[in-house]
Amino acid sequence: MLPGLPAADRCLVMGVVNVTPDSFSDGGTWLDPDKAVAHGLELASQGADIIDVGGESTRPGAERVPIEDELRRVMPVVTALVQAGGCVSIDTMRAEVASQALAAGACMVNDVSGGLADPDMTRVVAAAGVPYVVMHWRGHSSDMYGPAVYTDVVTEVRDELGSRLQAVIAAGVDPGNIVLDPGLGFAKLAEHNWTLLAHLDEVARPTGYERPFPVLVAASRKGFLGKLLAGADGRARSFAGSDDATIALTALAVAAGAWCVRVHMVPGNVDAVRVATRWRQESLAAAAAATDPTAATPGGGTS
Ligand code: PMM
Repeated sequence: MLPGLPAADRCLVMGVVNVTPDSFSDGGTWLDPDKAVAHGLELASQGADIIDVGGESTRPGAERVPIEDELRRVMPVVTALVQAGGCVSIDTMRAEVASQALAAGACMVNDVSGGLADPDMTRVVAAAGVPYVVMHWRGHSSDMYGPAVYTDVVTEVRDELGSRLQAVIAAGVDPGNIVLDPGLGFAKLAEHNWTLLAHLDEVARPTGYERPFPVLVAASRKGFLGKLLAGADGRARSFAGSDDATIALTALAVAAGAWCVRVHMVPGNVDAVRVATRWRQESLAAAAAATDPTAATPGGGTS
């Protein structure tokens, strides 16, 4: 369990509120602060454990937005959701934005750059003592696919996450507050995403670290799902048209041990988490019983 976050004996569900005009999957829909707050509350009422609020698009090709714009977008939304009792994660690469959001009551920092974009970020997170998502990242989205070159994507992502962990922990962040993220789509082609998803257990153990860290999986509506679901004419499925595929992926990620899934549509994903959690409990119990025949299984029935 991470401090300040809901206790759950299952994978957590993070609902996305992008307060941006141009995010690839829902850009513009929640730019109005009132609409963004209402959407965040709706996601929470549907079962999201955490609401992830972001004000800077990271879609491929995106340029940075000025910090004043990012603050203007996210702060009213973070403040209102916290006041309504929500557990808010701030999705930002900027220490100042994280700092202001934490002061307003955000409970977690989600940094897609893993501390690389802003040298002050780790200091802010360490001082706040909050959970911190460290994502695998190779550079800003203006050149998303130039650095998507790997000989062995799992080993290289593990090595690079290991280096980030060293730096983040050296800066004072409690290792018990760190969540890792393979960074699906960030300097990754579709084949890299699929390989990483099939090796989540290894992503959880970066080079130099024996014990597994919690892993966040953010596959929702990403282009590699749309590409997989392309029609006979070769056209990729729309972003919203990938929601059922996201639910399938959530179930698989939970069965593989994911700690949290970040999704745009909450309801089906909450159900998938519950089903896959039950499946995982049974699988783990069966594995334990195979090594110790006296161990009890949680189910033991057929109904
Ligand atoms: N992807 C996006 C935004 N924030 N945060 C984490 N931790 N991991 C991600 O993969 C991630 C993220 C971009 O997706 P969106 O524009 O649909 O929110």
